[in-house]
Amino acid sequence: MRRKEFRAENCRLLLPLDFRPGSVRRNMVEGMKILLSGTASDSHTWNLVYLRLFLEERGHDVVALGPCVSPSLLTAACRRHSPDAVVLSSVNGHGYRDASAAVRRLRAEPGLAALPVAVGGKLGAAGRSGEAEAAGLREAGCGAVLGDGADDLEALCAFLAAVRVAA
Ligand code: B12
Repeated sequence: MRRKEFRAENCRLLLPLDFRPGSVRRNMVEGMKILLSGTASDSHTWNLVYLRLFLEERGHDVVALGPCVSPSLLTAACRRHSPDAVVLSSVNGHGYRDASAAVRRLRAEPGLAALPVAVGGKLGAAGRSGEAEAAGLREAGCGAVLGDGADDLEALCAFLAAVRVAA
């Protein structure tokens, strides 16, 4: 399996890059401004590091808010930065609840009702299918509800490409 290595001061992380590069390249859209954020209860950070690099390597301009972002902070950041799309990441098992609250808060804000939002990661607690929760997230206003696999990263690229085409 191909891996990409990231080094920090006291840390060495090997991340799998096992998606098919050709198909991702087909879905590349350069130059979008993307606001990347964790969810309110989630303190995990490597997911956000990975996604930032993933999106920047595809030419996007990423505004990264970091972990534990409340719905009101997310909304304020969207008003301040006017992104083309929002990418939410959650892996702690509370993603369905947290992302739903975040997106409902965004949708209630004048001017942000149509801002495209994709959410993904390990959204629910292990062992649950999450179908009903995913439907709830879509109903709340998420344009894409994704998981944590290589195919989901590819689907994120496809979603962003569709957003760019529709703009
Ligand atoms: C390191 C770690 C921690 C560290 C985090 C340190 C830090 N600064 O980040 C600490 C110890 C703090 C921690 C705490 C907790 N953790 Co933790 N943690 C992990 C662990 C071991 C690795 C996570 C990691 O860094 N992965 C590397 C990154 C790059 O991968 P990733 O996070 O999976 O992200 C990838 C995908 O998910 C996907 N993805 C993520 N977001 C998005 C978004 C989109 C749009 C798309 C398309 C894809 C995508 O793309 C990324 C790249 O492939 C995982 C287990 C594991 N092996 O995954 C558990 C894990 C995530 N933790 C878990 C849990 C339960 C917790 C705690 C609740 C434990 C507790 N009882 O306190 C707390 C939660 C704290 C909080 N408030 O959020 C569970 C979550 C279970 C679930 N979702 O079903 C896991 C899966 C462990 C397990 N098997 O039970 N954790």
